[in-house]
Amino acid sequence: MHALLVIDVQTDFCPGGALAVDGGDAIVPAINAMMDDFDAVILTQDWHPAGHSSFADSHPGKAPFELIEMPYGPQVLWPVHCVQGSAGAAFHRDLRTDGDLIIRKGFRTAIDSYSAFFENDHATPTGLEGYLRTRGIDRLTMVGLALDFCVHFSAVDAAKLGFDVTVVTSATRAIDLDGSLAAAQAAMADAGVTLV
Ligand code: VGL
Ligand code: ZN
Repeated sequence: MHALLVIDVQTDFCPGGALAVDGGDAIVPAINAMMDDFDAVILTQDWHPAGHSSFADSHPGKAPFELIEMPYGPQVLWPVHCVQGSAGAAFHRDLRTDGDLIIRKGFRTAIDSYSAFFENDHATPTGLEGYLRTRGIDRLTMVGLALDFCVHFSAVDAAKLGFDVTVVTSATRAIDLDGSLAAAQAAMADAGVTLV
């Protein structure tokens, strides 16, 4: 069984949003068109409480895109984005949302979650693995935002868990912060992810 995992195609990650990824909205038509070709479609939604620890605003004297050390490791600080229930946290208005499952992540104040499988301590599960296994899904195709953060960590975790993972890069866009795109491409290739 083969699922399409659509990562964080939300208003705040599209042009005009709080953490806009260049061309983030341009991938929506291609993703919508792909959905009918899979046994299952799963959407993820970045979903932070106000005052989340990944927001620069939560750290006096810190600015967006600075790196800090958290108890679970290094963490990039972001502009306030994808606050639970806000307009920016909604899916892009043109994205099809008639998929099978919407999984939310980053909902604990003290820890961020780039990956759809594990929070940023690389240990706390989101529950997605169990959902996929109990549905008999062993192949995953991933698209969405951002290629070098949430798509990257989701793809590497899925490959480590034994799923057959493909990332369709034309249906992704990257933030590209300090070489994060090249690092992500190398890490995905190392983990055995197929990039097309
Ligand atoms: C993401 C930064 C912060 C992503 C989410 O979806 O790639 N990036 N939160
Ligand atoms: Zn986030």
